[in-house]
Amino acid sequence: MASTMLSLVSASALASPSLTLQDYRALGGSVHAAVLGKKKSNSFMKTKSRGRINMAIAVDVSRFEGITMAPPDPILGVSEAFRADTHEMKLNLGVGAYRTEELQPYVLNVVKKAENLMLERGENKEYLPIEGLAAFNRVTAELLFGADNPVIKQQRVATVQGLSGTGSLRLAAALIERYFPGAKVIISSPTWGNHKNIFNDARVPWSEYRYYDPKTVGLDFDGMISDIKAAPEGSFVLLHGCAHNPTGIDPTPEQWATIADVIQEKKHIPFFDVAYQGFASGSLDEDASSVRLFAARGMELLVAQSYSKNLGLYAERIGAINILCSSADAATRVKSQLKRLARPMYSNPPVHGARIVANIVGSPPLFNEWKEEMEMMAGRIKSVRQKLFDSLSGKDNSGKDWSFILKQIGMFSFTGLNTAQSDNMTNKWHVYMTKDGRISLAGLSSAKLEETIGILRLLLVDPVGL
Ligand code: PLA
Repeated sequence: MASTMLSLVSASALASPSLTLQDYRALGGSVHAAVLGKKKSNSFMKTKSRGRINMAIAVDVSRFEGITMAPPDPILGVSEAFRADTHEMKLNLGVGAYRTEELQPYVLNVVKKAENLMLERGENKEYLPIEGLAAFNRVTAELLFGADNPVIKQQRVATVQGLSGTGSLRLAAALIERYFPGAKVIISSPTWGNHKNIFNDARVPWSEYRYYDPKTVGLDFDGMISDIKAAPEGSFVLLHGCAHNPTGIDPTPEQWATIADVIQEKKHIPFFDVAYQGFASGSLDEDASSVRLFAARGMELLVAQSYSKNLGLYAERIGAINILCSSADAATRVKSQLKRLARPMYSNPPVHGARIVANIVGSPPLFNEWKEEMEMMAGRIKSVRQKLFDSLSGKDNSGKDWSFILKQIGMFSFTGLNTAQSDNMTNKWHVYMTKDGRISLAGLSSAKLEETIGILRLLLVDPVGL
C-alpha cells in the first residue's frame, strides 16, 4: 500500500515545483489528525497564561511570555553541565566524542592534510547544489555499499548530502511524512534519544520494538523479532547499522539474516542509521556488512550516514542520506524529492566537510592513512573497554558477571546504572554521563580509568555506595 502511495504522490507532486495546499491536505492534514490525534493543546506553551499574553501586549510584557523553558538535552545538555562545573576532577563520559589518552579532542592528521590540499587549491565558497558536492555523494555511497556493489553501477542509490547523521535522518523523516502518509517508524527500545525527537518533529508516528534485555544485559532477539512481525505491514524499521547506541549490543550475522527475513516477509522498509562506520570494529567494510546484507537481497532501504565520529568531523556537519531503490528511475525521482524537501529547510549543505571526505576517500594514500587512524581510535577504545573489564572483574569478589562489558562494541558501555546512580556519579563524583547509564569509553584515559572504576564498582555492586 505504501509503495502505491509513493508512486501516486510522486506523480502529482512532480508536476508542480512546490506542494500546493491541496497536496498538503491530501498528504498530511488528514493523516496527522487520524494518526497522531488532533492536538488541542500545545505542549510548548503555557496555555493557561493565554489571557496574560493578550494583556501583556498592553502592559509591555514579553510577547514570548507563553513560551516555557525547554528541558536540557539528555546528551548535549550533559556537555553543557560539564562545562559549567569547575571541579578539577571532573570527567565527561556523556557525549560520544573521541578523546586522546590525554583526554583532548582529536583532529585526524589525514583531515589536516586534506584541509591543506584545499587551501593550496584555493577553492571557492560558492553555493553547492541542493544535493551537495557530487564527488562527496559518489564516494559516500561507495564507502557504504562497496565500490563494486551492483547497486552503485545500476545507479539505484539516491544520495543527497545531509547535515551530518541528524540532518540526514531528518530529511528522510520528512520524505516519509510526505510520501508515506500514516506509515509508522519502529525504533529500538532503547535507542539514541534524538531519534524520537526527529520523528516527532517530522510528525512521523513511531513506536518501539524490544531490543535490550536487562536480565542478560544482551539482545532481546525474540522480543525484537516478534515486535517487528507485529508492526503494521510496510512500516519503516529503524536499525543501527553497527555499534548500537546506547547499548553497544549488535545482532550477530545470523541474527541480521533473520531480521532481514522478517522485514521482507512483512514488506517493511529497513531504515539504517550508520553513525559509526569503521569506528566500531576498525573496519569500514565490516561495519557496513549489515547494510550490504540487506542490499544483496535486493531490498529497497534507507541509510543515514555520519562522518562525525569516524573522521572526527563533528562540527562540520557532514553526512548523507542514501535511498536504495529497485530501479535507477525510482532513484532519480526520489532524489529530486529529497532536494525539494531540503531547499526550504536549509537550501544547500556546507562544503568544507564534503571536500574533506571527497579528498580523503578519493585519494588512495589518504584513504589508507584514514583507515590507520581509524583503527588507532577504535583500538584505543577497545583497550579502554578491556581495561575496564579487567579491573572491575579483578577487584570485585561479589561474583558479579562483568563479561557484558566485553560483549558490547563501539564507543559506549551501557553500565546498568539507574538514573539515581547516574545522577550520583555526576553530583557526588563529578563524572558526567547520560541518565540511562551509558558511558563514553572515549572519555576515559588509563589514569582516569582507575578512579572511575572505583566509583562504578561502588555503585554497581554496593548500592549503599550511593
Ligand atoms: N545516530 C546515532 C546512532 C548517533 O549516536 C549519533 C550521535 C547520530 C546519529 C548523529 O550524529 P551527527 O549528527 O553528529 O552525525 N550521537 C552522539 C552525539 C555521539 C549526539 O547525541 O548528538 C551521542 O553522544 O549519542
